Amino acid sequence: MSVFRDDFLWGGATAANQFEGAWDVDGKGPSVSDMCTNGSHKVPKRVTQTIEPNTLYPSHEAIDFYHHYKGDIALFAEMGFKTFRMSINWTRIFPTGMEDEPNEKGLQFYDNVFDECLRYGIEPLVTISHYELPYALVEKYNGWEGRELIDYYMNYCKAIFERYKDKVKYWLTFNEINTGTMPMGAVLNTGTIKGFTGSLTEVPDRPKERLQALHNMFVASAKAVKYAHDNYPQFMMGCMICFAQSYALTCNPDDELANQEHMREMNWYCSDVHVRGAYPSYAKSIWKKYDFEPEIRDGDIEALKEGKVDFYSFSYYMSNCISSDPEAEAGEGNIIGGSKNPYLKASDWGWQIDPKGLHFALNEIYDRYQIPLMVVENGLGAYDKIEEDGTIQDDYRIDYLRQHIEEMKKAVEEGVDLIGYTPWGCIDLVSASTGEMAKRYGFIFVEKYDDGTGSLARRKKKSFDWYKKVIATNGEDLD
Ligand code: BGP
Repeated sequence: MSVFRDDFLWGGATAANQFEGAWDVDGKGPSVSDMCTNGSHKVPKRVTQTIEPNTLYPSHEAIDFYHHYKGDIALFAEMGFKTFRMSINWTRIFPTGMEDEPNEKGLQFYDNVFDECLRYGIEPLVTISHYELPYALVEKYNGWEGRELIDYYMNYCKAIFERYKDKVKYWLTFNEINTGTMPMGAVLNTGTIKGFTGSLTEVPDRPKERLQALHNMFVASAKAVKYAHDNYPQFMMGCMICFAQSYALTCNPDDELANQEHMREMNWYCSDVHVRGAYPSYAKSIWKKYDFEPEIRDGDIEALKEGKVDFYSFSYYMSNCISSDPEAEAGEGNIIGGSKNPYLKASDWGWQIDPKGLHFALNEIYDRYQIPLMVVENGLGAYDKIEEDGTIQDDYRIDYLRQHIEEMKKAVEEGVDLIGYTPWGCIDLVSASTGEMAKRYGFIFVEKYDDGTGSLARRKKKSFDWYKKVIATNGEDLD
């Protein structure tokens, strides 16, 4: 018998800006992601304030899900998906974020996508904002630093909640909100890059702006959750955290304390607010470190209290180590940094692979919050090769996923209430950190390459049939 619940939500995850394409079709406006060029593991992508000629912007066509959704969803159904995580592209609905009325053609597109999912019994799991902030809001308000964005976000939520109330039950308010605690989170997440042109490594580090932006996002999320609870009691509202498990590099108490401080700021600060409805006691020490207190207006504290999420979802790819020694050898990966772990191997992009870290993280998170958990991103970004016979033998991906599912099982056996698993990039898509196509995660290969060429044809990788079997046996058969 399976250790996973009978109604376990197996599926896959995507984000609109990384796979829809059709960036300016049917009234859609530009989002921050649409202003990002491509890059690679070694060459950082750039943000530009205007669209530069003769420059590749990978989100503009991406894998063109916009015109391929029927075939793609049929492939997800063939794998047996119970759920499909996707995001709504804010600028398809409100092109600048500031319109009074939503764009009907944008709304219609997601009606079509949801209908197609539901036809196969696939439950949509929708991220409301996944690195798709309207660029006009960056230019006018410095992104989420502007308090005005709370109302614009609420207009957007009201429009999509009402329109899709009979089609969507599971919602995530912000993707990886806690990346806003890190310098690079200013680009895709908080959008606090008004007037900035340059590469991702040159983004100015302005923690005060990011902390204010995060406060505004917490209030926006809480208001959306409360509004949903009041008006659509069938909705399940979740938060979404980039969970970057870290360990103390050594058992030196200084390393332990440094790691605790890091874990609080990186992993717990945002979810403590989302789940408990209040700032944690250590928030003040974080604010002090940056010599800043976010402006908290009348009513904000009550709003946070009234908008606690129903479940906690997170991405998990890797772990790292934290040292009190500034000379410790740095690791790579995500946007987190940290030190190298001598016990772990890394992916081609330097992300340290650590399935046991997922087990550890699930226990830690559940011990802390005691609400249902969902792993909504996990996977291996790798170079895939089409063999002469046309197959793609991605055994490395199968190994990675198998080991992570085995660790999830152990956590469930220890009592964690895990309700779903949606591996990242179930179909190949554009990388968020580098803008590449070469960094592939999918069960489905897409013929699209880094120079912008490719037929966009889809083919199943070896992992496609493997994952189909995993789902069919509710995670029992992982061979
Ligand atoms: C998460 C994001 C995703 C996704 C994933 C993989 O941080 O929520 O959007 O892209 O990471 O990262 P990357 O694409 O950089 O390999």
